[in-house]
Amino acid sequence: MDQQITPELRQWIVEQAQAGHSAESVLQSMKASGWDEDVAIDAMETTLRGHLAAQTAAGALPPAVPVPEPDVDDSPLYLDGGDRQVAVLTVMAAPRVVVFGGLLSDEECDALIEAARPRMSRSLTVATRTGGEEVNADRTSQGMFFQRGENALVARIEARIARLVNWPAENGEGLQILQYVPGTEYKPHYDYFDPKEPGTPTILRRGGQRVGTLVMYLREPEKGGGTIFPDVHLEVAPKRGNAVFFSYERAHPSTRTLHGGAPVIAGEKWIATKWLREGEFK
Ligand code: PD2
Ligand code: ZN
Repeated sequence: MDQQITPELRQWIVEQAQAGHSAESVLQSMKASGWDEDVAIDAMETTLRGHLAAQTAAGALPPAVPVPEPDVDDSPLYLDGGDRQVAVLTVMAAPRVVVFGGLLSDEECDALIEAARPRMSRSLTVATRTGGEEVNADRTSQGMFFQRGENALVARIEARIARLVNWPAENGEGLQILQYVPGTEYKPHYDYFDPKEPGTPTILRRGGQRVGTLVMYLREPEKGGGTIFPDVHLEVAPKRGNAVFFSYERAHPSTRTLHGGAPVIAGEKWIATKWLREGEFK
């Protein structure tokens, strides 16, 4: 068959995306009608990137999507995490930020650290072209990922998070554990994948965009290490057992979810991060 990427095909790809069909399902349709997988992926990537560039030039925002959201409308002091009552300490609307108290017990924090410790390796986070995403290159910056549901402790915490933020556990990435030593930081960045980056369509095939983040503090430093939101001059203290949740309904700075981990000044900071996707993360 002729594998030419015609204007009609481009238009069809854009229409599929606008109708809310996932990249994966569009790819399957194209393969089913005889397109070679590599040609189809290339056609989708170039078409959607071009479309996005045109939209951005016209000043349009990417469409908003549903996001995880804790039930905080009636100002509860606590939320039911299923197996644990979790305090609601701070609520902000824009950006949507909720600070939780006692999301994890001290024992759970310690157990996560001890389970992670033997598997920690240098966190050579992919340096995206924006340069904003890596933890400062210090020899001792280390991290690891747990598989989703990998052990009873991880599964229990994931079920609690799912209930607190009303989002399926299946849409979560595996828990990431990160250790910061003095002098290390996480420079301000967005957690969503930049639609303008060429690699983003491939990343989105696994569950779509990230739409929410929960950073849980496992071990508190003596000084420094807060989670900062520079656009709104907010700093969340990295108190053990507490957590900061934030969501972003579109992959755009208008969400004001620029955030970072301030430099640790003394002591060690350990965190567990749960990133939440639009769909099932396989
Ligand atoms: O350690 C933090 O406070 C932090 C800051 C920014 C964590 C993340 N981002 C993250 O894990 O995405
Ligand atoms: Zn982040």
